[in-house]
Amino acid sequence: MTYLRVTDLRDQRLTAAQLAAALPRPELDVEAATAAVAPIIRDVASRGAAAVLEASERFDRVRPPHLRVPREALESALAQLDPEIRSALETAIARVRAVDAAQVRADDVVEVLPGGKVVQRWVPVRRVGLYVPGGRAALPSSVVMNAVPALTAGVEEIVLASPPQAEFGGLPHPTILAACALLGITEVLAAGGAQAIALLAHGAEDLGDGRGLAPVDLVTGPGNVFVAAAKRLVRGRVGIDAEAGPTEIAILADAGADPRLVAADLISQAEHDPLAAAVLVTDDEALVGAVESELERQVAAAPHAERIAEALRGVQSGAILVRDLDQGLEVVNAYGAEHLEIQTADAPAIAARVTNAGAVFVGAYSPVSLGDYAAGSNHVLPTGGTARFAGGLGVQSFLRGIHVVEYDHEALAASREAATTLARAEGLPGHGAAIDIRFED
Ligand code: HSO
Ligand code: ZN
Repeated sequence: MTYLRVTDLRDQRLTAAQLAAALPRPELDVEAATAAVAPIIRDVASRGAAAVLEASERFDRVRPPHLRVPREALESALAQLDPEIRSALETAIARVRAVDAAQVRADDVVEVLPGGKVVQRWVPVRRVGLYVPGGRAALPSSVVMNAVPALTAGVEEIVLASPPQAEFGGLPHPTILAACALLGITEVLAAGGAQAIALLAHGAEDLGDGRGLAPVDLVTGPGNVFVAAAKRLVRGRVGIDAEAGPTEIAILADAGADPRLVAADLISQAEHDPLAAAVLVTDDEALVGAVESELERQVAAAPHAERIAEALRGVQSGAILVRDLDQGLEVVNAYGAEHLEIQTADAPAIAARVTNAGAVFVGAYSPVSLGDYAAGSNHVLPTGGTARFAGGLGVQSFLRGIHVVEYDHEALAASREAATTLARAEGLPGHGAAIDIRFED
């Protein structure tokens, strides 16, 4: 049985919107999930820790001994961390730090006219909640990807939540705890799912250890459909980064691409989730066949073969045949993949024409899984086509721009006419009067 369903667009002339509709997409119903999580959020908002613990017992099948992970547990997780994993995490941290450092913006002072200036101040969000999932796999790399930009932005207080694991005595996965310790994150919650998002957004009077938890200002991080639904529901009370859906990889490839690599990369993201999307876009029909044979061989040998096969055969995955790379670019731009690989001749030039993607991986030696861990890029990226209007997590996600306006008498005088004219045009004379009054003696 084949993996990739083929959609042939070679004879089609479609608009971007028609293309978007013709492309495979997951059937992910965040709306429906909000109905399931709304009562959990209400319960956590009103009963705090007790509600979180009950939800943990129901959904994580474990009652964490402490919602707030004790400091000793963080320290001992780091002490017991395999030195090779520690060193790999340190490499990842250093590289993401290097990229993030370049995103830090100095305040911009703009002298609009003599005596009149606007300063754009970039101010970090004060208290941030980072969510790191722990379901199918514990992803310590996601601790790095969430925390490093927050730390680089200068966020004062970071709270990290990750689901309690029965096999680790109701604490989050030890590698996640170790990664927190490595980054200096000391406020860690053994909470997952919608209840964790609710706890971050609402805080709690007493976490069960006699100490309260202050609500955060912003929640970031990936998660399953229930986490996405919970983020949707708390949005407004707190900020959220994005509603991350299952991971996606699209590969734009031509006849020169190596089918072994294409197949391996599709598998690398399909491995995450039966709902993960793997999409091959190519102008070479023979490549589709070659990738298909490679998939057969490689999937059979993969430890997570079952969910990989499910993801590859899902409605969200497939191969798209295009006339040429121009149409290929139209397709990938309409799709707006979370991760897009360019495996074509002159890949940098093709990559430069990509306008919609969470991250772009150029050429045969830049696989998505490198970006997941150690390229220096961030792996918390827009999914579900939201790359049309959103970027991935970065330093800017944790900053707000505040305009500081400072005009003197002369500068206001020189601006009086423009402002009062617009005030009259809008029928808001009080606005104009507040300016005019400054020129009455
Ligand atoms: N590919 C995932 C991130 C990840 N992969 C973490 C492995 N660990 C979403 O970008
Ligand atoms: Zn991944």
